[in-house]
Amino acid sequence: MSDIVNVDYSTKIPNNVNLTEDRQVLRALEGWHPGYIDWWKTMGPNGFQEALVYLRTAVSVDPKGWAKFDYVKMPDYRWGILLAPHEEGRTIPFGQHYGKPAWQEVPGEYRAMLRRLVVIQGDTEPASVEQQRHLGKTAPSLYDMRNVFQVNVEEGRHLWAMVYILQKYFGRDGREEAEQLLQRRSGDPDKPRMLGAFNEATPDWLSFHMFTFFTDRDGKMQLESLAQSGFDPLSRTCRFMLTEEAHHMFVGETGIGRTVQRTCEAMKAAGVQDPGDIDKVRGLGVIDLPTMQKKLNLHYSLSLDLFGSEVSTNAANAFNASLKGRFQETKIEDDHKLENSTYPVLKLVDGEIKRVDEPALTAINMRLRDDYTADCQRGLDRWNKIIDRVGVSFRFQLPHVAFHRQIGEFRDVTASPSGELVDAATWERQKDKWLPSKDDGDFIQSLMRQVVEPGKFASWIAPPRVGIDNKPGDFEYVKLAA
Ligand code: BYC
Repeated sequence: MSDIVNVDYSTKIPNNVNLTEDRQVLRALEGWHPGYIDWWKTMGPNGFQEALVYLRTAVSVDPKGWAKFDYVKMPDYRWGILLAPHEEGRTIPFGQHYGKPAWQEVPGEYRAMLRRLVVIQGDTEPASVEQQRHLGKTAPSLYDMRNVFQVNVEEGRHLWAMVYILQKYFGRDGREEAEQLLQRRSGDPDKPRMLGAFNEATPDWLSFHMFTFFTDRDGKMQLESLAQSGFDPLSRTCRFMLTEEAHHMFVGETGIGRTVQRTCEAMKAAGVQDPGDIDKVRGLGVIDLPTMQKKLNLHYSLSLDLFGSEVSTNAANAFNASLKGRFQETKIEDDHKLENSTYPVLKLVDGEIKRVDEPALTAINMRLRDDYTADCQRGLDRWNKIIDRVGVSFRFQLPHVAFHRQIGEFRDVTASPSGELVDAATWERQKDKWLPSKDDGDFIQSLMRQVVEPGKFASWIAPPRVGIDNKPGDFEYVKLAA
């Protein structure tokens, strides 16, 4: 009988899915393992493979036991297969198969659709590690360095989670897809990662924190919808991934919050009143708030693209097939089949942005994206409170959904952050005011200097309020190799 809570660390691949009795899958995973380690060593954190990092590893999947901290060299991290405990009698919570027992095997008619969802999800995980591989060299502190490495090893584990599903449930096709996941590369023109935002560079720490706030939050929304899946192994995998994902968003939100705080405090101390006096603010060795707003505009708009088209038959089919549900599906009070309901969608009608009622079934992406926007707004409210508290007059705002889009209704128009449609010439003239310019990038880069003395932080970011695992301020989160 498998132990569904405690993780078996006696095997090469830690797991709570009883791999020792599932020889075929164990062999497939062991066969995939060397290629993964090879990928990690060449595409994972550059220059830190020998460092000892204070990382958390799951020892069980119950709420108390899943975070155990210790020093580990990243290539020795125990990447494992961890599923949330099996729920006895779980039924399918939405779609055409609503109310029937959750599937333990892949329903034949949905095999291709399910595989596509798992592969897309899987592809994002190593992509983000590749995007972040140079950040250790400019970490503003050992605390922050440890955080990016924690995020990276867990994204690596999320790749394992998807590869397990592919290898256990999709036979030869699954093994081929698992191989491909190690072949594609973020930003490579010949073999790019599958989704747009995962081919963008993460050139500096402000981008990293924006990415973990905005793009990992898309990850949370997508995982929440897959956690509703009628295919029970996918649901259980995603439920456990979500516990890890929460820390990634914490890293993003507090990273931006600490940057905002440092900027406001430096302005206050130097008597700089006007947040728009960029030269003066930058002269203090901190990042001005308008530049942060531009980075926010960029990362939010790139992340909105990850939700797909507002009106999507793919999304409708996945919902109808009971494969991918809505955010907090079980808490929604409706028929969970969306046979007759509508949902308001912003669309481009005769050159104007209008709200149009669409069948709720085809507007699934839009609904998830709206839930995402509300979640993002709560984070912005907290950053704005920090600004208020220090007494600076500035507010962060989410740009309009028509701004800077490559996917969906607004991909062929140009719009300002407030949602005004503008012509191409105006866009060209204004875009450096709306999105980070080369000059902004150069300035941020000039601040990116590695700080490795325990307890010390770069000029542009405030220390965290509490340490990881409640460690004191001068704790050595990373022991660099001599
Ligand atoms: N880029 O009906 P449509 C995370 C394609 S992040 C490129 O509009 P659909 C993480 C689409 O494939 C979460 N192509 O959209 C975060 C389709 O092509 P085909 C990742 C795109 O299918 C940080 C066509 O356009 N997980 O975990 O309803 C760090 C029309 O598609 C894009 C998932 O995304 C794009 N942005 O929705 C680490 C979950 N958007 O099939 C990790 C799984 C659309 O016509 N994926 N296309 O050839 C899905 O649920 C959906 O496939 C999508 C797209 C939301 C991605």
